[in-house]
Amino acid sequence: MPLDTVLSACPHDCPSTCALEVERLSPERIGKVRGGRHNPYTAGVICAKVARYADRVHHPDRLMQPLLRVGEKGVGRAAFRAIGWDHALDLLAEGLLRAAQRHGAEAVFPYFYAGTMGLVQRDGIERLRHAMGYSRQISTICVSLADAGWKAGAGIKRGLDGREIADADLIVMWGGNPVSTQVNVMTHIARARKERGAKLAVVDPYRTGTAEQADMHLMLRPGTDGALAAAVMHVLFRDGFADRAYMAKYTDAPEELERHLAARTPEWAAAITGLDAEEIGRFAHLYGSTRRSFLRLGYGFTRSRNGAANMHAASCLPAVTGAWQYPGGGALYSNTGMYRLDRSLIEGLDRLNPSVRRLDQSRLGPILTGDRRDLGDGPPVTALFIQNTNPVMVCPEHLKVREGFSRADLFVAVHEQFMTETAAMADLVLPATTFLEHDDFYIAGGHTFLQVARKAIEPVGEARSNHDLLCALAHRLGAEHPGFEMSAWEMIEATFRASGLPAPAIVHEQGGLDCAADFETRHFLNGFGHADGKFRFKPDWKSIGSGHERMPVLPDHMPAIEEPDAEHPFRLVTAPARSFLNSTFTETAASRSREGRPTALVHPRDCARLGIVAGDMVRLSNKRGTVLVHAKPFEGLQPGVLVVESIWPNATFVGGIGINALTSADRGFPAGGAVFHDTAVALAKA
Ligand SMILES: Nc1nc2c(c(=O)[nH]1)N[C@H]1C(S)=C(S)[C@@H](COP(=O)(O)OP(=O)(O)OC[C@H]3O[C@@H](n4cnc5c(=O)[nH]c(N)nc54)[C@H](O)[C@@H]3O)O[C@H]1N2
Ligand SMILES: Nc1nc2c(c(=O)[nH]1)N[C@H]1C(S)=C(S)[C@@H](COP(=O)(O)OP(=O)(O)OC[C@H]3O[C@@H](n4cnc5c(=O)[nH]c(N)nc54)[C@H](O)[C@@H]3O)O[C@H]1N2
Ligand code: SF4
Ligand SMILES: [Mo]
Repeated sequence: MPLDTVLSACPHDCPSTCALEVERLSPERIGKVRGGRHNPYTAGVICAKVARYADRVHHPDRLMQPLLRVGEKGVGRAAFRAIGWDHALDLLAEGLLRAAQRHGAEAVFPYFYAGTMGLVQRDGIERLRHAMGYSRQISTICVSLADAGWKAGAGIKRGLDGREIADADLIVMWGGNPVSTQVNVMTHIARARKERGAKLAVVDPYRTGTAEQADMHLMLRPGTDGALAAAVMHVLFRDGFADRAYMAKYTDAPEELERHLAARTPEWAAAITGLDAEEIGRFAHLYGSTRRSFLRLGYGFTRSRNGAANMHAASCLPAVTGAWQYPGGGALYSNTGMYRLDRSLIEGLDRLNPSVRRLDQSRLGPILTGDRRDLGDGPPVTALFIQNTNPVMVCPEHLKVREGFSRADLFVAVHEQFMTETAAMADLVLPATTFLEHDDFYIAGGHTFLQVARKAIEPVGEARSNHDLLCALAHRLGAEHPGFEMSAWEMIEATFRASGLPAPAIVHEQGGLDCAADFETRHFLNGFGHADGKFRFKPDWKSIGSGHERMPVLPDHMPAIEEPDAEHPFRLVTAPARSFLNSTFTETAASRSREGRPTALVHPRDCARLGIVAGDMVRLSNKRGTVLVHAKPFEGLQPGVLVVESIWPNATFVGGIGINALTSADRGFPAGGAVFHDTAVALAKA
């Protein structure tokens, strides 16, 4: 019998940010985790990974004590010896102080991402960084390209309410795979289909679980979405689906757009995308003839060098048809820009010194191997303090990352829940709590609720929260800031107060606060996010990033991707695996067995040509590295395209070299951003 059930929120890096009901079996133990029924977006549904969360919280491999490495790097738990927290904190402070004394504060790089999305526990590391003058991080591993492309048109990172999917007659899932990555989108699509007979169209290079359920699947070559969007708009103008009155009122340059698109015919796009012209025309007619068209824009199609241009091009569609005027009509990329939050206390923004150098997190490999393009004329990075991320698995140019972590002169401390591949390379590993063991609050990309989650069980072993660790470390380093003197709960209270929000205890008790804007606002009927209130077909790329010269003036195919050549004739996509969440859940047996083993999906025609049969080991290679995986013939992609669902630990690959040995740390245009699905490779039977 459970003691009780507490309301919580899923902390993982997923646009769904599900409301949760968590059974407590005792003050130390959780039981079942269910989708919150009180939240109309979650509507009682969560993914299988989190429903099994007890497996992860109470996993026998959870880190219980601080660990000091006494053996070789990369070995794992056996190379470490347990030490007390006081000793660990002394060693951590010493490591950081020593690096700063020798080379200056910029030699220290606090490195983080979104292992938890709770704002106190995730972003508190920024406060330490700013208070100490440590190197700043440009957080490019996930949203940079998508943000740049969306804001270029709409001007602000918000859009339709996710619940409006149920009001639509056509849902277009463009470059995302919600069956795997945000299951709730499917709940609302199912409602629209049942109640309104809505259609689903999917734009994705391979037949994903989402594409399997679609009425129409546009299975294009990766990195060519700009061409598809331009041709669709060509047809919208040509065949009378453009809403000229809407455009005159709400957009910047409709006539110029129409002239520009005259040459962007379906035949032109067919040659670039590998789709057929007739199929593009059919999709354009379906889109153009549906007023209530909900365009759900994912991240996947932006993870290319031209990803911002692709996002911008796709986001132009509802501005041409005027779909924004109707219920369920318009687009949603993410709503995180909708929440008005004062983040200065959490992030220590009062202490930010803009002259401190910034390092691009996706370029950790080049940074650690001394690339001057990243380091500038500043010092090398000689100390890394890592929370909330597993770069040895998830960063591109893995071989450089590995070389960097192997440096004898680099001090590495990792605060983690598990002995990840990154933790195994550290000098010092500190045990971290999970979201059930600390307080925090959450905003969401896919819906409109602000949620507060309280500690539900006691920390496992000697685990400490990110916030508590940062406060203890700050005291040893002499870092001063009011945020280091408060509990996580007091941080939430102060942040809510400064943001004009109700008290967090109330928000928690009522199961979240719906921050949805009214219809006019979320449909941009009182103006888009730019000063003139207009959607921009012709973005001011210059204001967005230094790579602006390469950007197309109007929506177009931007020829900046890693094109196949004679030596590397395949395009590789490393899409997310359903049972993992980035690097997380690779430690749980159920997720592992569901995923099987690292596998390359290869078109049967390519298999036949190269003499590959199901289960063969194949070699994928390019100038960055070579990776061995098992092949699976799969006709749900174009010949010349490969998909390896990710992210498997390196150690699960033959030879110990994982998929990110192939991906590039090149910066996407115009403002950076990782390009995980933009990789040319050679394929051969191993
Ligand atoms: N090939 C390829 N690579 C990719 C991608 C891809 O599609 N293909 N996707 C990329 C994307 S979009 C992203 S966002 C990155 C994400 O990659 P990561 O940042 O590694 O993502 P996660 O697996 O979400 O979280 C990392 C770690 O945070 C830890 N963690 C969770 N909560 C806490 C906490 O409260 N405290 C501490 N100290 N640790 C905690 C978890 O145990 C986990 O090991 O990967 C990128 N890498
Ligand atoms: N199960 C699971 N859930 C996850 C994650 C996970 O790893 N596993 N990761 C989480 C994180 S950090 C994020 S950011 C989100 C990401 O979730 P999504 O928005 O779904 O984005 P991606 O994961 O990058 O890729 C999704 C789809 O984009 C497709 N794609 C790749 N290249 C192109 C292209 O050029 N054009 C088009 N049209 N499509 C393309 C891929 O084939 C894939 O099916 O999911 C989160 N949820
Ligand atoms: S769908 Fe996403 S937010 Fe919901 S429980 Fe699963 S990982 Fe968490
Ligand atoms: Mo992400």
